[in-house]
Amino acid sequence: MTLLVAVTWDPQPWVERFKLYLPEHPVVVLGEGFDRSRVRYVATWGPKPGSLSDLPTLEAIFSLGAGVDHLMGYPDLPDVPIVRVSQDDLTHRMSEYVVMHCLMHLRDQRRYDAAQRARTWDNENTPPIAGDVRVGVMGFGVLGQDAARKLKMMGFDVAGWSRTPKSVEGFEVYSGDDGLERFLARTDILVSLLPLTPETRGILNASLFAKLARDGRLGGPVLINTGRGKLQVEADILAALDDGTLKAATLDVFEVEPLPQDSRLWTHPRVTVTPHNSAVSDPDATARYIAKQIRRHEAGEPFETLVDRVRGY
Ligand code: NDP
Ligand code: OXD
Repeated sequence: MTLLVAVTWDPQPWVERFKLYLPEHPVVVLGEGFDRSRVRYVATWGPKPGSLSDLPTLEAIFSLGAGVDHLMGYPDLPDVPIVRVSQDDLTHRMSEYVVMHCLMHLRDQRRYDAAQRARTWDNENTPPIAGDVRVGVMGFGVLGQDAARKLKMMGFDVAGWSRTPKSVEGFEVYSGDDGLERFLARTDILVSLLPLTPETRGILNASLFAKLARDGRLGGPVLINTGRGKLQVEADILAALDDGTLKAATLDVFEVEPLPQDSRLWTHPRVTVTPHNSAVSDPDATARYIAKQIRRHEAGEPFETLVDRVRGY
């Protein structure tokens, strides 16, 4: 039985890795001729509408990334388990990104980049140390907790926010609507690692920014969004930067991707833009993870990272 690769980018690296790690399963590619009646698994990112229908022997759909919002809104999504990728390669990439950008804001690196370009010896400022800065990680799941642990190692004062109450050793974890205001009130750097769901869409907006701590050592709150672009209201981010509600922002994800040429975010002096690459899915590590899940399934064991369609993540 077959594994179907349905991606919007070059499928070849994926096909090679799946053949390597699942030699017993023929691998086919959407858009090339194949027998739909033999497809047992789909590995996909952003499948075209209609492309996953009419697969009568399908047993599971694997998202090629950690997020599954690209599947949740998909019309006629087959009623089979959806499994997301959660493996160390991706997790470590994300934590590297989060730690780097928290340190960049801590040390006001953008200011020194500008000073260097202007050949200015700007030696007036004594930045705080990490222990003086409170980071709030919104979305305290696999990625949020790994980033939090590494931020803590650097000395930051870190707390988390999740949908459901949880206890995670070493961290104060706030949850739900009740915990949100208290969480924001103690946050100088807000790191968003939330999934995009109907509940989280647009959550990074003017009203939320106004609730962030104003007594911190950075001279104003900072936003780092590396979850999903549609969590954020970009007009509100720009307005908050302009009126001082936010001091700075690092954005890896955008309402529309690629970020449109005319967006003011490209040129804003206090915005750092990266092209949704904080934690890319490495084909080798991802295919190994999916092969492991398929082996578990075929041995009668449950998938490790099953998506809950009602929650949406
Ligand atoms: P997890 O499912 O492990 O964690 C999600 C976290 O978000 C959980 O703590 C969950 O709460 C929380 N959450 C969900 N809904 C809400 C809500 N309404 N209110 C409060 N908290 C909520 O996911 P991962 O950590 O693996 O990934 C998180 C997201 O990161 C992905 O969905 C994806 O969008 C993004 N991502 C971005 C990448 C990039 O390159 N920019 C790369 C990879 C992922 P609870 O614990 O209670 O369930
Ligand atoms: C993911 C992503 O969800 O790369 O894995 O955005």
